[in-house]
Amino acid sequence: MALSSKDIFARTSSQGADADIRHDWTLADAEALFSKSFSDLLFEAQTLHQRYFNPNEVQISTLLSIKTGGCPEDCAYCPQSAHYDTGTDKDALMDIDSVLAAARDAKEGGASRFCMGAAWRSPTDRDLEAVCKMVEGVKELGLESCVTLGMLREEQAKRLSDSGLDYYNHNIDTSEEYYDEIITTRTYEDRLNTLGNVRDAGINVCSGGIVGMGETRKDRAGMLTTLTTLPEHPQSVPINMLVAVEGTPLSDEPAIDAIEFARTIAVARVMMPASVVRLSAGRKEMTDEAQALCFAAGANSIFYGDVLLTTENPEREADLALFERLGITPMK
Ligand code: SAM
Ligand code: DTB
Ligand code: SF4
Repeated sequence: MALSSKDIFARTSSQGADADIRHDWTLADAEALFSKSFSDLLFEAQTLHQRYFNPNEVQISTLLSIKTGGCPEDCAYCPQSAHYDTGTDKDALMDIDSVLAAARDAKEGGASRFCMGAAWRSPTDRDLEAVCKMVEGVKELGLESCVTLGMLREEQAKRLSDSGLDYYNHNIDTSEEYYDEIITTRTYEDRLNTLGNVRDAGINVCSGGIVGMGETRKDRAGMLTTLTTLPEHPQSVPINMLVAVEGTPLSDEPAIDAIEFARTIAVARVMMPASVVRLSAGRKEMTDEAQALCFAAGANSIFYGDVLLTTENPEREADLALFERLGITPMK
């Protein structure tokens, strides 16, 4: 049965009624999925993908950095951290007219969701009011809205919910065990608390992580297990391939094997069958064939447009050509 992206929240809210939607996955279960032959794993992922979605449809989001650089956090992968010299400018929060002009352009380009990211540890209440106005404007254009602003307190999540926000992105990034190697300025528990505040406010959760930061397969399995043991599976699960940026501590990290990356997508699809799994950052560095493998493994969302937040993403024309070759159409 195919679901539109708007049906997913309703579907995953009634997760308890569906035997495929398990919250009792263990690390050993996840590792066993990773250990399957590639063909068996893809068959399992595709069977579930077909059951919950039209596998020929991909959800299209466009991303905009509304507040770039100078972030006080020390995330080892991030070009926007003030701890590293990456040549990223530090900008103020964009004005609402420029943000809505970009949203209009995204809509004309074919996006169904507009995602706004800010390089904050957490928003001030004043910043939050400005972002709520942006969310309202994006909604008026007939687009779904998503923001990623760092940690949120309970009342801040409620305020965003009142503005009509559809999704909040906050990634757990990696396994709890590997986390301290990557970020020291906020804890894994801080992240889970923010996700709880977002969920309790009735906003769809977008949460995933990054692959290729020097973690082990066990860490990748652990990250996915943590996502499945949340009270609800995140409605949206971005799987990013590390974009190794000069000046960050991970700049020399070797690229992860494309087949291992596709396996991670497939395991996410099997463990969270009703969630939209986004083939997120790192597509510019992938071949068309590697991306095709990820779609076949169950990825059904992308960021569309030639920049992510600060790094490059494929040109729109390249994505349209790839969709054409693969027989993919945008999810309504
Ligand atoms: N500052 C907010 C926060 O971290 O919660 C929001 C923006 S932050 C850039 C959003 C996510 O982008 C991070 O959690 C991380 O998963 C992803 N990301 C950042 N830099 C990346 C990189 N170089 N490669 C892949 N993913 C990256
Ligand atoms: C997510 O999981 N990936 C996006 C989005 N959520 C905000 C960000 C990717 C950022 C890649 C590095 C950059 O462009 O700065
Ligand atoms: Fe800041 Fe977010 Fe980058 Fe971490 S990932 S340094 S919190 S912008």
